[in-house]
Amino acid sequence: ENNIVRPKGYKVSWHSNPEIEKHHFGHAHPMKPWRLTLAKGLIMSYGMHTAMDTYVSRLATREELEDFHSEDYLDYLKTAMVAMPDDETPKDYNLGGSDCPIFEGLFNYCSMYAGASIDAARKLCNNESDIAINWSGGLHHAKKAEASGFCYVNDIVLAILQLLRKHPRVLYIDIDVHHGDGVEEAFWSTDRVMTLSMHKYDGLNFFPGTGDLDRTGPDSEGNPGAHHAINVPLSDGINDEQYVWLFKTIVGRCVDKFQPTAIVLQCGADSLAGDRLGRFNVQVQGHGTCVAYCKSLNIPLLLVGGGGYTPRNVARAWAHETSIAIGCDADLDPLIPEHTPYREHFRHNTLFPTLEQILGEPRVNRNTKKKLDEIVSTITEQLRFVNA
Ligand code: ZL4
Ligand code: CA
Ligand code: ZN
Repeated sequence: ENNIVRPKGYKVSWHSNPEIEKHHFGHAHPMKPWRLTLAKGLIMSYGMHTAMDTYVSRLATREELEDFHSEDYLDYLKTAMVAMPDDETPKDYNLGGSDCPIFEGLFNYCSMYAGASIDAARKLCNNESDIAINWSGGLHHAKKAEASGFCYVNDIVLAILQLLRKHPRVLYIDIDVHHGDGVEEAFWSTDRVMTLSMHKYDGLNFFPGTGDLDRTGPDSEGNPGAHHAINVPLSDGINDEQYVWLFKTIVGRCVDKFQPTAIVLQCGADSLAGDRLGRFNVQVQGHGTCVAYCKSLNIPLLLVGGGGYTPRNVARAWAHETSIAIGCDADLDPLIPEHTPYREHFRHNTLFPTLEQILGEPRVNRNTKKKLDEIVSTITEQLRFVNA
């Protein structure tokens, strides 16, 4: 039996709403809110909910959504109707195509995951939490007046705007396999938010097609946002050792130079090996080490979800990362508890499947040591221009 106790000396809050999990993007769409049900079942079967303050989050208000999104976009999002279910052509505001379909309850879905991230950010602002978690958030592609890549409302931008009311500097870190373009764009011209995304980059061949190493902020003279966007473009097959080394090296240097007073970590689980859309060989352990590293900095931390298209691996990663937040990771039996709901979905019955168990045949690692060293030295140069 796992005996999970509350962490000593700090507080963790968990923000979720079971209504979110009931939404469907449509048949065969890779984004499955049901993965949250699987993750929650695993978190609770280990007993981790007893060690956190758990909140059923509310819907974000119209006013809160308007902190970032335009009124006309929100009007459209609220009234958009499911017209032609199988039409793959995106319409106004990029809504209604195959990536961002209009489905039953769409506006409520958006308001709920945004409400959870806003609630979580407020807990950090009030010092009522040291680590706040919203696994249903992390929808980093949404723009001020446009849906993009399965994202309609940008809960991360809304949460960072809350944090900026109390915090002079916020560091945003994004380990989703895709570039965190929406968050980067929203804070492109300010030096109060540094954005750092690690992602697969292959020119226009991998969504969203932005995030090359030289995309570092506006290059106009005297713009405060200059140098405050950091991009780590990666190739297929990166492994735990390389990924964790890059993460610690780069995040460490960003924290030294920028001195953030709050950190938001987007924990997109599509950077894991075996993801339906991803291309990396990162394992649950390496992904979790990134969370552990952020926690070790002792700076108020907001954890949000993001991508993740092989539900059993999403659930494993976010359950493991919840245990890291609580500090009970060493106490968990890696064997998934017998009473876990949908336990039959977790092939091999372990939190930490091997690469062979996940993939069958491994994916070729196209990231050379030379390329990774080059990335680190370019970013180190870039950070010479950054001061707290
Ligand atoms: C699908 O099978 O690269 C959507 C999307 C729906 C169901 C049936 C429709 C079949 C893969 C993806 C047609 C699908 C055509 N269905 C999708 C340029 C694209 C235009 C749309 O993790 N087609 C667009 C978005 C990316 C593109 C990734 C990641 C979000 C996040 C944060 C967003 N869009 C090419 C693809 C399927 C589908 C199968 C799909 N879409 C894979 N990659 C994309 O960063 C949450
Ligand atoms: Ca990313
Ligand atoms: Zn993604």
